[in-house]
Amino acid sequence: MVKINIDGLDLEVRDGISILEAARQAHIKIPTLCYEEGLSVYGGCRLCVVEIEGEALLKPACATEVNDGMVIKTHSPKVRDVRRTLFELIVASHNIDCQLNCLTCSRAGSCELREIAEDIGVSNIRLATYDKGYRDDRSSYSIVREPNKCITCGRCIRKCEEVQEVGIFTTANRGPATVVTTFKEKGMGNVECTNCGQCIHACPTGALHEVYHYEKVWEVLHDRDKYVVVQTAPAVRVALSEAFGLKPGTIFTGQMVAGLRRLGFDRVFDTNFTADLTIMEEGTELIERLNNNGELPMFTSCSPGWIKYIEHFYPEFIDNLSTCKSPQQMFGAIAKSYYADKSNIPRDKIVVVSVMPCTAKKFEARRPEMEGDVDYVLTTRELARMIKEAGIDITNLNAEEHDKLMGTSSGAADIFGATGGVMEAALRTAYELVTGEKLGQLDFKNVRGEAGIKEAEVTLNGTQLKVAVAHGLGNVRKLMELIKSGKEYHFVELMACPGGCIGGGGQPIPTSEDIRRKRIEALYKIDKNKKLRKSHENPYIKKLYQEFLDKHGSHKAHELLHTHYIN
Ligand code: HC0
Repeated sequence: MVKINIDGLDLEVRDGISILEAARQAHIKIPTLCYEEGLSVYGGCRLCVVEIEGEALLKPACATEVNDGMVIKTHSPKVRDVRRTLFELIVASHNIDCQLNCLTCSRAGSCELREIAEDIGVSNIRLATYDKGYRDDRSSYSIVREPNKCITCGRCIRKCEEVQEVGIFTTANRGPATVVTTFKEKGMGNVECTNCGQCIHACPTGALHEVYHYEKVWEVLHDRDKYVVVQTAPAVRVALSEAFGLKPGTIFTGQMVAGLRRLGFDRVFDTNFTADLTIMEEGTELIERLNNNGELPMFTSCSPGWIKYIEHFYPEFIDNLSTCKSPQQMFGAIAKSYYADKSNIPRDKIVVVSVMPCTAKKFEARRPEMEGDVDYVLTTRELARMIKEAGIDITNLNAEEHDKLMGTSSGAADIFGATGGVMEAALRTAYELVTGEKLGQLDFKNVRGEAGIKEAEVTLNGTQLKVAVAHGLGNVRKLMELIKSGKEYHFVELMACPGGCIGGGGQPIPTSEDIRRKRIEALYKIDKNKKLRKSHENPYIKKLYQEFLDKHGSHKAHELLHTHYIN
């Protein structure tokens, strides 16, 4: 431990930590733009400069370690003055329109530049803004990049490289023309981008955002010839409330459903319903592979960022992917067949909209292998925007339930949104169907929690089933290397985003580690409080098989619910 003094406060802090960390522990806020917890320190923006007694030069708090006896001033007149000038320089290299079009920017409510301007008391930008003149990158189905809004803080580069270990971004040019770009400026849609959207969470400005579908959704909602059904992903219900100022981890299912009805959707259904369906189909597939010497381990196929990742980096394992479409796509296929027929609505009148925590789901919906199942995909953020635009006071709405037929789900489906959740849901069902016995303990704690890679073994009729779980593509790479080197598993769950879907690239900003943890806790709470906690006990899933699909893995089920990746 070392003794330091920050702004007149005597503190004892751990040796080796940065001045920034020490200040945060003492609840002193030092502005930063290029710093992000969990990423390497870059020290490029210099906004966190502080004055250290006895030193002539100001030092960046993020990149300077505390020393015994250090006396630090974080907000002295000199520091404040330098910080304002540095800030003006950063803004001058930002979008020329930023000061004029701030109100219409995608990050109008959550722009870190705006927040810092307020924190450091900037009331006037004295410098002329430099026009970089770059064109927007609209090559991706999921993400838009607006380089003129980029302040080259490098957070997206480090997030993609250090957390996801994909590394599609780099910098080009020098001086004020410096820009973050992709290999040979090919565009995000033409490089190894997985569409996970973690870069959007890292970006402090509006330089990265999702491809918007909400204007299209407004159009179909006002088209009397269309019958618009919406599905809600597991992870949205525990995050949407954050966009309306409620605490992370608030369970908001009922208000979300009520808000969607007020927006004018004809039916409000649940992706959780087809998450239960996925378990039936995926479980059947696993048992078949186990019994017939099929390709093992079998990999889950519901995270579209992971699918794109395996296509780019481990194509030799594509046959290990479950052939099941994701719950999002299964929902679209069932809504446009079973539901259309049952409710006497012409199939071509039905428009399927998804609300997803995920930017890669926009890409998934456009994949040629399953195009047409889902028409539009809104992120959690886009849904919040529509609710605000419609003037719906959602936090004061009474809770409502999803519509029947495709809206009832088990607790196993809710936990799909957390890392390990798909595995746990599958184990609950596989155990009971294979052994014919009731599970005493439904919680498979070994596959829960924050560890990047988790393993468990379950005995099914005398056979040891070895399973593993990885979340965040950096961890996925580690697990794939283990498998490549011969480590044996039967079934593996892989999710592109840290924490699973609750940490998806379409979730409210910020999505920090602490916020992810609270969303996960909320999902497990929903599961615990449900009577129906196993996918195979969902009465509407049983009805779907009886009335339409016949048995698990039937010809019809294969036609509608399974696919092969052709990339
Ligand atoms: Fe997920 Fe899903 S759980 S990928 O994480 O399987 O996005 O929430 O909707 O499709 O159900 C995301 C979340 C889903 C799908 C489900 C799966």
